[in-house]
Amino acid sequence: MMVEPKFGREMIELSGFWHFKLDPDKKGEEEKWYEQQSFQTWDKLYVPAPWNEQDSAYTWYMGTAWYEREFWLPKDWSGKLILVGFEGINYRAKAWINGVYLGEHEGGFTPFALRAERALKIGESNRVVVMVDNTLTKKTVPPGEGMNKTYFDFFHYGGIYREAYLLAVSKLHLKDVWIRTDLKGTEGTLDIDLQVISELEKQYFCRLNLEVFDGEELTAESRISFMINPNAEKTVYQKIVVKGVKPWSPESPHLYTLRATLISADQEMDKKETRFGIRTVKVENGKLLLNGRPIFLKGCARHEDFPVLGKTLHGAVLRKDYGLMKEIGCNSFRTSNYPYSRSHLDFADENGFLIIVETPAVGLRKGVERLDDPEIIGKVRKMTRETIQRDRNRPSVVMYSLFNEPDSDREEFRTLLQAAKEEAAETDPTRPVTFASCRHLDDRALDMVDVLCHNFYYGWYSLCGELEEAGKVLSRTLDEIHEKYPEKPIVVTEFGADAIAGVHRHPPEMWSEEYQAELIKTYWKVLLSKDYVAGGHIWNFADFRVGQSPGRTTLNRKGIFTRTREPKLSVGVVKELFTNTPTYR
Ligand code: BDP
Repeated sequence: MMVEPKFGREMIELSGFWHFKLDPDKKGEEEKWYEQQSFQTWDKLYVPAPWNEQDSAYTWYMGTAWYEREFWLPKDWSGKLILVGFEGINYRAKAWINGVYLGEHEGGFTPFALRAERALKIGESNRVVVMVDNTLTKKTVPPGEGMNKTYFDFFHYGGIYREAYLLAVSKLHLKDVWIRTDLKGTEGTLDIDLQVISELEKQYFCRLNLEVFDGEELTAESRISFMINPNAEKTVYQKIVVKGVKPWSPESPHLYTLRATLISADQEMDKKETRFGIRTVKVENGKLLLNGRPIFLKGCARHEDFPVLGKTLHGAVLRKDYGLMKEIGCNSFRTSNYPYSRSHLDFADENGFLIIVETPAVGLRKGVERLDDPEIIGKVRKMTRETIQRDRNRPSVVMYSLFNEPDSDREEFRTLLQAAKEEAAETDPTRPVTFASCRHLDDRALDMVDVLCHNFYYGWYSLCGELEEAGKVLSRTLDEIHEKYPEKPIVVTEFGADAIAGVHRHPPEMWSEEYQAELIKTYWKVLLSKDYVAGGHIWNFADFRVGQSPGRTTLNRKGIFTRTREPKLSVGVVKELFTNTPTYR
């Protein structure tokens, strides 16, 4: 799996078997396991994939564990800057190459890359060692106290579960390309920021060739020249107009590519291709607008979860999931409760899905003493920035959800939300921001967001078995929220009921497939009856693994599909409801 489509650079993927060893007493660092020469006594695990379901001995492990593997570095990588990159390690990681410490990262769902050339041996075999620690505390984000005491409702997998790779770039290279798009009639405007890095000892004159491709066809181009100082970083801005635009939309997810070529002293120093779409997203007069038209988000919130693979959704699983989502008429989902992999969102760009990207800030409630604790604020800021930076060029991303179900009825939450909002606005001011609230009328922060997202469980956690009453309370609550904030569209980001596949009851009863289907019908009718509602997401697409508790029968069973993607009764119902609900209202 590629880290970025057409990366255009030299890469070595580190997928495969790695040596693996648990370190429950945390002695590895002191005993310098990273300097060890033989790893023959260690176990072997496959990367990328969490450790939990690869061996029953590791399933419930929370703590420190070590990974090791060797790789060969080709001779022609000499003189380049080399990074070792990790797309996702849950939760904390430290890395060494050939015994040399490279750095660390905290946060289980965002990528990071560490500079490695000072540790590497070119044209030889090298050894990378990674220490991973998935210990949860009240100050991790998300927080928790144990595998069965997480403050969030999904299984706490550990390990290197997204791709790892080595990447070579020249000493003068493009670090990042950020494209904002606007559309007026058939004319598209691209505002492009290109971040150029030089680690050369002299000042250099550079040229950037920018070419916009529509498939194979060149549709616009531009050139910029500039000087870059020795050991400097420079952000170059350029505006490009594209005529006769084919806008990106769910029914026609048209993608363009920007090719940026960096030239100096008549030599091509770097080339980076970035995929984007031209479309607008706005909140106006209480509506969520895509390309100026009011849009209705219909879909199921998801999780990255599958037997054995755990949080690593293999390309084949993703392909199957998108096929199923399209078949039943979905046009949207939220990356509940953390950012999903790049490949997960590549499919969204290509298939016209409208995505609410959520940061890993879930579970900031109950056990967390102060939501405005500077340590929590710092971590939330960093994870918000890392989440948005990775996905801000994607046309599928229509909104950022900064939290899932925080204690937003606590006054201090406003301070935390303010910090996350600032970080989001600095990283990308072009998308509306929100968070998924479970506090509804008691929420003290709804005035601070652009779109109101609410998770409702009437008929499940309250009004048990009372679907008619649940529908009435839902309707009333939505109206009351709307009265308070008439200028903000509402998206119901979660509603659902557990159904154990194969359990049937007539008349419908909780835990049966019939009850889940009836609850979905009841909610959908209410949502469609409100013109201020801009969408509904069923909780959840598929059953998913969770910690052990009396409220869960080994899995969270709110999927309309089972964990292995077999349909429950609801699937037919949802297909009918969704295909009869137009994307534009
Ligand atoms: C919601 C949470 C979600 C849970 C769901 C449930 O946002 O993470 O999985 O409840 O209980 O409140 O199924």
